[in-house]
Amino acid sequence: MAKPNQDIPQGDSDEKLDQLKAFQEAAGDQALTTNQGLPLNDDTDSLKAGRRGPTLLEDFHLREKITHFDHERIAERIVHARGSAAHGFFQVYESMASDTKAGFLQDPTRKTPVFVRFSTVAGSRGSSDLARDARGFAVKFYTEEGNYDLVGNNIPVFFIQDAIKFPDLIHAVKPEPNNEMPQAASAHDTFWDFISLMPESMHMIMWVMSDRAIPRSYRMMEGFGVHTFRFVNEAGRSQFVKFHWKPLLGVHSVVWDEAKKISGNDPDFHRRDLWEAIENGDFPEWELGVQLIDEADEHKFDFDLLDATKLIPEELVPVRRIGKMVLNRNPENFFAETEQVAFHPGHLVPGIDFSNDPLLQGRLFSYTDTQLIRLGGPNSHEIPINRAVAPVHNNQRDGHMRQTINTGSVSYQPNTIGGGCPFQAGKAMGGFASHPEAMESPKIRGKSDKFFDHFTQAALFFQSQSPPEQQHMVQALRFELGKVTRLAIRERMLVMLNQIDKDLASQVATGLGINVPAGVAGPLNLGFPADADPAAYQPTPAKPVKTLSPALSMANTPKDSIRTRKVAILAADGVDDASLQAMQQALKAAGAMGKIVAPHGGSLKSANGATVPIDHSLLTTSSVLFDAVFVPGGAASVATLGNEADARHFINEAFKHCKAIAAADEGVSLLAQAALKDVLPAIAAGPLKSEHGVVTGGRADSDGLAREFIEAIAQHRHWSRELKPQVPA
Ligand code: HDD
Repeated sequence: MAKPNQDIPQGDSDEKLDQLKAFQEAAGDQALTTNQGLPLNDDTDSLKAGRRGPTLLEDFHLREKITHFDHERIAERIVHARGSAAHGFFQVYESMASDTKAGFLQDPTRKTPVFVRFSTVAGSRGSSDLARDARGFAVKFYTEEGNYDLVGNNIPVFFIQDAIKFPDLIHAVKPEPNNEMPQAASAHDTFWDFISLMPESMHMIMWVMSDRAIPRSYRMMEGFGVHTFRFVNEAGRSQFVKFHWKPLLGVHSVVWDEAKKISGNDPDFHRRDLWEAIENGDFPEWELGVQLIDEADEHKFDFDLLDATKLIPEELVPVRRIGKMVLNRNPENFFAETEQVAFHPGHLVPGIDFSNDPLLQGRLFSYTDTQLIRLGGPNSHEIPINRAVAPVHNNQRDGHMRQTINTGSVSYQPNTIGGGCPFQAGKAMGGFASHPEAMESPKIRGKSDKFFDHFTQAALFFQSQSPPEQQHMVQALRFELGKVTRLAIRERMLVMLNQIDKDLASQVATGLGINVPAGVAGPLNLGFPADADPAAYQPTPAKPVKTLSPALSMANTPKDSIRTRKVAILAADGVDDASLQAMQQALKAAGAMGKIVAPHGGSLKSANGATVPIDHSLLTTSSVLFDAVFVPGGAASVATLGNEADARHFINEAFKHCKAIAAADEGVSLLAQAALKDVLPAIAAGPLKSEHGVVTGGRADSDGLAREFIEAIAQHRHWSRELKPQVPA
């Protein structure tokens, strides 16, 4: 019997009518109803006065349905509107009792459920995943002591030092208010106007101009709590802590030209990647890392631990990996879960506490406030995705959309009528108590002197990058500032960059076709009060970088696996069975996916007459959606592909984006017909060869070819190609 949601056959046959009947019978308890549960006979025509008459106001079904539809959208998040999420769990490796009493960090056998939402910051809910932007990395732990939210980003620092500047930052980066352009892009005048007046943003700007801002996948991003927090153990000992998420697949990014093209080809690229990985059982994994700092060492650093524009280099304080998070379940319903989830840095558990970071302190207000407007009232904690697994008892009552039916007459404390319940837990029962940090200071608006070193860590980041990464940053700045129409803004930015790295500034200036103006940044900063001494706001010059931080460069990420990578196999009728199968098997064994891309959809016939299903036609996909390309042998297949401009372009583009490319037998000639022969003259069919991530070989070498290709894919990208003349793509 047909089941609900199955396809009904096409046409008007008796078979169709039978199946329809069976289908309806099976649907049984799923008959269409109103929201009051009233079964409905007709959802096709509205109720009218006669067949051609006007619609009647009495049509309660029509009105209910349309009203609900009219209210289907809620305000999107003012920032981080575009996001994707998944369920999973977290497990600590060993008890952290000596450092924190947080319950979910005690028992290695306990799996704490999590819901994780990744996001871009600036774009609207429907914008492209591949915007140049920081990515949100928000984790909700449903612990037995209440929900704990670690609401971080994929970048360990932030643009501003104090929450009071957040509305300015976001107004500057969002589309300009007169014409609502550009969408999900920082490359416009208002953003760079603001940034060029905010020296404190320079460290974050280095990160955002790096390839970190265009990740290959959410699964291949680091995450950071950004602020300094506190761990507090049972004895009340407090230490400072920085949180890190380390992806087990390594940290990888795409290149900017590719990001722009992905935005057109598949704006859901990251969303799809996360969804498909989980559906395929390739569960994304991260290790949670902590950097712990003794309270006694609070002031031993050159920077202030309370300044969110600074990081603690891993080389100075190692990251200790304390547990693992696995995402293993996609949401059932995007709106109910991903859209309605409400994170809050103030959702804490005993054993974790705040620092006085002024950015964090402001966030503590903002997130409650935003949920009130976005989710429509004070009861958003009752929405299933936000509900604590720990029991909730308090005297809060009523309000918009209240779900709980509180019983009894008592909604106040203290009381005797309710037996004193809910009573105040007290420390002995694990009640939360804020860390009793000593404090006696004048009430002022200001910050400590160390906050004014805006350039040293920006320089540390830039100088710790590999040469290709540095070059990408130069290009990113040329692109972004090249889109700025006002010369004065571009010049102010060059002055800033010059204080980070002279070579960086001069290379960007060359690209912009202007000179680096003389002078130092600082008095340019208009962001000080009118009656203040500008000298008090003068940034301190960058200190020379004595020790680089290799951990900041993605060049040093693990590159030992091709698990979950997507490889395009370019093929047409007459493809060689042996080379196709050998490569497909080798890729599968290594955990990657080979996808057949052909001039048309459907299936193709191999040289031996086998039917090979096609995954994508050249029209419906693009090289930018893959990590690598393989061209199997087969004279007819290669001849057909050679006549397809899209096939040649596919290879050129993959080459331009420095991806691994392999070809077997006749397939090698397709590489030559694409423009690769101009830059790799040695390309020709023959014995196994591997040069700049382009691997070629004959059928006799198919094991070696696959091995070399897999090694080349594991490298992620072959940047040495960027030093060669560019192929047209
Ligand atoms: Fe924020 C959302 C991360 C500073 C105000 N923020 C939001 C999300 C992430 C972050 C990941 C999306 C959560 C989700 O997926 O629903 N925000 C950060 C980080 C910051 C930061 C890492 C600096 C270290 N944020 C920040 C400041 C303010 C806000 C300084 C305001 C003073 N953030 C918000 C917000 C949002 C938000 C307006 C929008 C939607 C939401 O909260 O739930 O309240």
